[in-house]
Formats: sequence, C-alpha cells, structure tokens
Amino acid sequence: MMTPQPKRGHFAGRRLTCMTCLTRLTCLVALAAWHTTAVANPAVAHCGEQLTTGTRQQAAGGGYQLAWVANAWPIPVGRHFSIDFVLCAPPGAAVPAGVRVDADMPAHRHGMNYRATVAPMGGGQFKAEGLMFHMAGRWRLIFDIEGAAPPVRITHEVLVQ
Ligand SMILES: [Cu+2]
Repeated sequence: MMTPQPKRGHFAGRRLTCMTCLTRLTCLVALAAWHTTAVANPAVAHCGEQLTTGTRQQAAGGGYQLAWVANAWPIPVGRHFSIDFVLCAPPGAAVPAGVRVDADMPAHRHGMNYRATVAPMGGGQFKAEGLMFHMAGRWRLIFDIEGAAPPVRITHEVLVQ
C-alpha cells in the first residue's frame, strides 16, 4: 500500500530544509540568505550607473530599482531643481510607459506648490523638472510608475536644510 508523499516541489523542498534548522533563528538566517541570493541580479545591482553628474541616490519598490541624481546637491530650499533618474524593471517586467514624480512633507501633510514635469530620455532614463522644496525639513520624493499592475510607488526621503 502506497503512503502519500509530500510534493517535492520548490516550496516543499524549502520547507523541509527549514525544518532541519537547529533553531528558529538559524532558520530565519538561512531563509534570508536564500532570499538575498535569489534576488541578486547584476543588471539590477548596477541600475543607474550612467548617472555620473552628481551624488547618486538609490531607492527601490515593487521589485523596481530606481537611481536618481539632483542637479543641485544638497537640494536647496526654495529653489527649483531637477532630477535625472533611471528606472530598472524587475526581470520579466516591461519598462513602464511613464513615471509621475511628486513630493510631499508627510509630517506637515502638504505637498509642493508646483507640479513637476517628467520627460523620458530613453534607455529607462527620465528627467523631472520644476520641483521645489519650499521649506526646510523632511521631504519625500514620490515616483509613481505608470502601467505597472499592481501600481508601484517608490518613495525616497530627503532631508532639506
Ligand atoms: Cu512643510
């Protein structure tokens, strides 16, 4: 008589490995290491290398990597600035049609007094112009990726002094 065997699929195999861990902590560390290895991707790791004109900033969300540089760094208070950014889609995802860029101050519950414009520059690179942080404090740059499903929003906090 045959005894039902657990499926030797991807997930089942991982669970069995996990059960052999000596402690819960070891298990967590092992899983974290597995996850890190799985998401490592040379193309993504070098996202935005073509941005060489300033201090490159990195952000990520929804599997996307984003690198950006401002035309003035540190970003000054009360003056228009622009940013160049590169968006790197996760493997298998199409490069999005467009990205909306905005900014707000979450602690003060207000946004900018200006609406930024975004222009595609080709090769996954974009330029956002017309941004202004009109007061000092903690701002948050917001990148909304158009056409991604589910919607993807990448944010990056910037301290302006
Ligand atoms: Cu404010």
